[in-house]
Amino acid sequence: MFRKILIANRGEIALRIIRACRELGIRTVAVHSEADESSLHTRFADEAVCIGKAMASSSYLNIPNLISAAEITDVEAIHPGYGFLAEDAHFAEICESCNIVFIGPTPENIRLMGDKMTAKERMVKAGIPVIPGSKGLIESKEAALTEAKKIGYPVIIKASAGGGGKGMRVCHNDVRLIGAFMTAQSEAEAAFGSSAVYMEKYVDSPRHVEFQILADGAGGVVHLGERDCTIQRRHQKLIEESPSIAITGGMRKKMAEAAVHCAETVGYRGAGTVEFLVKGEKFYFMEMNTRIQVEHPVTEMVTGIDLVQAQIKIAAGQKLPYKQKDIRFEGCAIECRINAEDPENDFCPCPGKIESLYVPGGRGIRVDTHVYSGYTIPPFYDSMIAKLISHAPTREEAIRIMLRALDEFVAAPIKTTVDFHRKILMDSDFKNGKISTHYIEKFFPKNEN
Ligand code: MV4
Repeated sequence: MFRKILIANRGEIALRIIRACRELGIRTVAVHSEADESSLHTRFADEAVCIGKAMASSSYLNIPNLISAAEITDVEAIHPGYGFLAEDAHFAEICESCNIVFIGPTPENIRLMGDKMTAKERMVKAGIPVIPGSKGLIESKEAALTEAKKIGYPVIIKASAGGGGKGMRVCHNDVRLIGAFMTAQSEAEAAFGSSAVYMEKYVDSPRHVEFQILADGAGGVVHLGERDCTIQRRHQKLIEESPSIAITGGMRKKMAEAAVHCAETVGYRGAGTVEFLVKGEKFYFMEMNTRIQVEHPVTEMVTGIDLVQAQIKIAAGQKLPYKQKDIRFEGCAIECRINAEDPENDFCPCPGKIESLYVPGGRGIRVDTHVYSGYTIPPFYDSMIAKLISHAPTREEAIRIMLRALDEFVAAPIKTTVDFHRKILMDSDFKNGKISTHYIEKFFPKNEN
């Protein structure tokens, strides 16, 4: 096992990783920007190194500074968390070449799954259902028109280097197609440095269901069930839950098989998530995320497995200590992401000082957060301030516990999404599972959300 790990991240996930290390008896090195001097990850780690100015590009994304910090503190491994450099194949390679273990998948795994078109082609070869669409990239306006005719409107154009909804364009007819194609290309070029785009049949009002995978790189692959992440706004997830109420037992079995097969067929190593689009009884592979995800606690609650510890053990060369049949799923878990944003003002981020904080607790509640009374939320990073996770034998009880916890939560005087979550959890459509990716629009009939 590693003696010392550097955490190349901030916020609640940095704290989450420090906790996992403590429990495993591993020393920790935090890196922080000038803006995160007094953050909890800086204080809770055994050592802390300032790696640059507030802007992420000068600090949390600065590879030379991170590697220098790792060498000075003599760590054996780096955990990237999520976001920042977590899915940067180049960074994983640099770690390897400096004899530092990257706690995550192989650079090849990351590179393959980062190219959404190539990933999709690999899944087709493996017999995994994918959304009908263009065979390869769309290279010209003429090709766009031909493909759209073949697929049939509506179609969606996606950036191959994208994912997570960035650089997507829906199109309903020939007249709009050329414009949509060119906009998608230039947005993709600007956002990802690659104008490569592909086309799919547009699936209206789908659901998003993803499977958690653990693979040891030595043939051991298990799935830890699914998370339903359908409740999103502008591709930002708001609520995640497990199990999904959108899928039947039969679908769950087939999707789990497909997710495990996906990891096996690419020789995956580490923790990963296979995302599916679900429409009625049908499911389609969308993409695989090669990182620990924000919503991982939902899976930890229903399986009892510590995913961050599992990542570290796999990176240290350990085999999975369980087979699929050993994994038990218990009850229902729900996560609400609490953001410092104003729902009344287009979810505009509201950084500032938290003068008074009360974090809920009690039976069935877990809170992952890095904030404290007197903490100032810096304006440079994302606006999530806490994740509330409830766990109970049934979904109804998990909802009740979450509502109780939301009532207790105080982060004065900043604006948060707490009340917005309360509205969703009290909504009868949410309770009855009558939701799709367009669900949030229902709360803003006038706006474009
Ligand atoms: C789609 C789709 C409909 N049809 N692809 C959004 C995130 C990215 N991973 C892919 N996304 C979508 N892809 C086809 N062919 C609709 C979405 C989508 C969506 C998917 C899951 C959850 C929320 C969403 C919100 C808007 C669009």
